[in-house]
Order: sequence, then structure tokens, then C-alpha cells
Amino acid sequence: MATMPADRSPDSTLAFLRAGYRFIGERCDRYGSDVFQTRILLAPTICLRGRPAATLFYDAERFQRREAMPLRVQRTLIGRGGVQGLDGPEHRDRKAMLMSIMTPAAIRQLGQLFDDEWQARIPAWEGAAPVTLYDELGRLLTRVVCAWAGVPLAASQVDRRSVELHAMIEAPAMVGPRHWRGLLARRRAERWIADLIERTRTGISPAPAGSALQVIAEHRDARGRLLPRRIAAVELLNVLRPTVAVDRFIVFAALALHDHPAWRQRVRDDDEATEQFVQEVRRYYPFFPAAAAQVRRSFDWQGHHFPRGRRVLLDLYGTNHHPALWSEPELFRPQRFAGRPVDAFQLIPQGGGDHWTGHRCAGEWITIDLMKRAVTNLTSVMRYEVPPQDLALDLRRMPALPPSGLTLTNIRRTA
Ligand code: HEM
Ligand code: MYR
Repeated sequence: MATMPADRSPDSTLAFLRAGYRFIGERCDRYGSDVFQTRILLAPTICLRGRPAATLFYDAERFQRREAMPLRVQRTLIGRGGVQGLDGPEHRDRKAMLMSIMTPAAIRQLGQLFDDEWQARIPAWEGAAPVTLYDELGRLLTRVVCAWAGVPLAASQVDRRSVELHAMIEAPAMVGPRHWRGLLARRRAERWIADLIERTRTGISPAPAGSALQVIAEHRDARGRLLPRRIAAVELLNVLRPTVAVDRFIVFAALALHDHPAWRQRVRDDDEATEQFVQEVRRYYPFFPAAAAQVRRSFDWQGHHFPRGRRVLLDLYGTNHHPALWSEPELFRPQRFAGRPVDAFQLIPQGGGDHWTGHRCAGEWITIDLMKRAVTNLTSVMRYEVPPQDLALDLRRMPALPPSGLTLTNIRRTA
């Protein structure tokens, strides 16, 4: 049995928080190995990156998700009792419920709402002083996803709910006030949505046919039982929160257009180029750093022992930047995706493997669709200038965002 390289320090949690997205990759480079062992939150943890590792990580015979996510991530970002922590038949059933929402027609409907709202906002932006794209998109996506999902949201509540959904996304890797804000936001948002589920079930607030609200409120498990309303709330928030989080990817897309202006012309009226551009944004920019699982039964892999119960982290960012998988991974080059099918274990910003049978992101198609529409709106529907500002991405901060939130000036509608 080979000895797995191991961090020497008794606990690397602080080092992880300090190093951010490069934590696993830096150590893999240093040890010359895509597998090493460390301690995070005091628990022994095996870190992995690369394509063979991703293929292993998504083998549900070997790994389970029960209790795999650190409690601090559950209490803020993903909630407790939701699909992310289920295994086996229970996971299949819950995942099928969520995937049933993601039909091509429903995705188109969400995209249409998004385009309509974006274009309706342009006059307000035209008149205004500098517009911060991140803030605008956060509120816009909150309104759009609630309307699409059948969740009533008064105009006066948009800011508040948008702040709550963002607080959950910003909290998991933070200590102090940012973390506490995420804890509080999750409690409030779960109460809001659990009440709505109750009112929907009793007929006080009927859900639009086919909406995410209806699907989740009325879902029955294999034994014919409705989901407990708090769990139904966690699942509906699993649709609302990450759709709002697409604002970060759209800011990254706008940043990429700014840094690589030749692509502004290429993506215009060219669906293939837009697709390549969006895939490269998802590969290149840092978002979800790592996925977590737990060894279900002991096994050996590539000469290394994986004992039962051991926590395992798969480096999503590091796999998307792996030098053996991507030529010049630190360059932004959308053309790398030209004429090449996307492999299920190589480009994994939203997890790898299969959407139905595994834990791959349920909202990946929504994400890609919204990003493509955003790129079209930014290049073919309006023009703008990007004044001097702090756009430096700090990879130590999870989740990352350019500090300015991307400020735009002189916005004009062009189409
Ligand atoms: C799971 C990333 C958008 C719903 C995941 C996972 C990642 C991820 C890394 C976990 C994969 C794993 O555990 O193996 C992202 C990123 C997004 C995004 C970076 C960009 C904003 C969305 C959207 C939705 C969504 C738009 C829904 C509308 C989910 C759900 C799961 C999930 C329900 C749990 C799947 C399961 O455990 O089976 N996402 N996601 N995500 N995502 Fe996303
Ligand atoms: C979602 O809302 O589910 C999708 C986007 C959230 C990404 C937030 C990433 C923050 C850092 C999480 C650390 C997890 C480490 C295992």
C-alpha cells in the first residue's frame, strides 16, 4: 500500500480558509499527487482532484453524502434534510422531483422572464449614474426566479429576500458576522417558504400549475407521504438560492468580456461561440470550490486506502484548472471547447457524473441558459463602459467576486 502524502499540521482549517480556491491544488502540486490527506474542522479528510478522482468520487457504491457536508455549510448554504445529503433510493426520488422542474419549456420560460426583466430595466440604467451589475442582477434574479417558481413576492420585499438569499451564499466559509448573517438568513428564509408551503397545501395560496412551488408542495415520496414542510422549504430554497447565485457567474462573464474584448464581436449572433464562451467562464472563474462525501465502505484506489467514514473533498476548481486536463489552464480561451464534446468528469464547476442518478447540480442547464442570455444582453442589446475600478479577483475569498461588483457607466440600449 502506498503512503498517502499528508499535511503535517494538526489541523488545516485555517490554512484552507486562507488559501481558498488554491488550497487543494497547491498541495497536490507540492506533493506531486492528486490525492493527499489533511485535517479539516479536526476531521481527517482526503482531498482529491483530476478526472480519475472525479470518476471515483461520483461512484455511489463507494461514497455517501449523509453527514458529509460540514455542519457550518448545512446551517447556512444548503440547509438540513435536503437532496444534497441523501443517498440511494431516497436521493433518486428527491432528485427526480427536482429534475422534473427542469424541462426545456420551463427553462425557456425562466429565460424569457429574465430577458424581459433585463430589457425592461435598461431605461432606468440609461438615466442613472454608475450601475453596479452584481447588485442589479441580484435583485433582478430574485424577482424573476420567484415569479417563475410560483413564489409570491411583493415589490417591497425584493430587497430583503435578495439580501437573505445572498447571505446564505456568502456565509459557509466565513467566520464572524458574515457567518452569523447567513445563519439568521437561512432561519428566516426557511420560515418564509415553509409558511408558503403550508398555505399552498391548505389552498389559501394556490400554486401555479407546473411551478416549482406546486411540484415540491405536492410531491409524495415512495410511501405516499408529503415532505415535512421544513424539508419542502429547504428544497424550494435549493431552487431559489442558486438561481440568484447565477449573478456571480454573469458578473464573471461580463468581466471576461471586458478582459477579452475580441469575444464581444464573436459571441454576437453566434450561438456556438456564446456556448464556448460560457463554458470557459464556468471553467475558468472560481465558484464552488469543492464537493464533499464520505467513504461508505473501505476500499483501495491507486494503491491508497480509503477507510469507511473518512471525509473526502473533490477539488472542483482544481479539476477545472488541472494541467493534465487543460492546455494552459490559466489562460481564458473559449475556443478550447470548439468541436469537442464536454466530458462529464472533466468540466465540473457544478459537480460531475449524472444529473439524475448522482449529485450533479440540478440547475446546470438553467445556469448555462441564463448565462448565455446575459452574454447576449451585454453584447447585442446594450452598450456600456467599464470605468476604472477594482476588478482584482481574490482567490482566497470563497465565494469570490470582483470587489467593485462590476460598475458600468454610459449604458445605452442598442437593439
Ligand atoms: C448541486 C454548483 C446553480 C440546484 C450543486 C453542486 C454544485 C453546484 C458544486 C454539488 C455537486 C455535488 O455535490 O457533487 C452550482 C453553481 C451554480 C449552481 C456554481 C451557479 C450559480 C444551480 C441552480 C440550481 C441548482 C440554478 C437550481 C435551479 C442544485 C441542487 C443541487 C445542486 C438542487 C443538489 C443536487 C444533488 O445533491 O443531487 N450545485 N449550482 N444549482 N445544485 Fe447547483
Ligand atoms: C448554491 O447556492 O447552491 C450554489 C452556489 C453557492 C456557492 C458558494 C460557495 C461558497 C463556499 C462553500 C464552501 C464549501 C466547501 C466544501
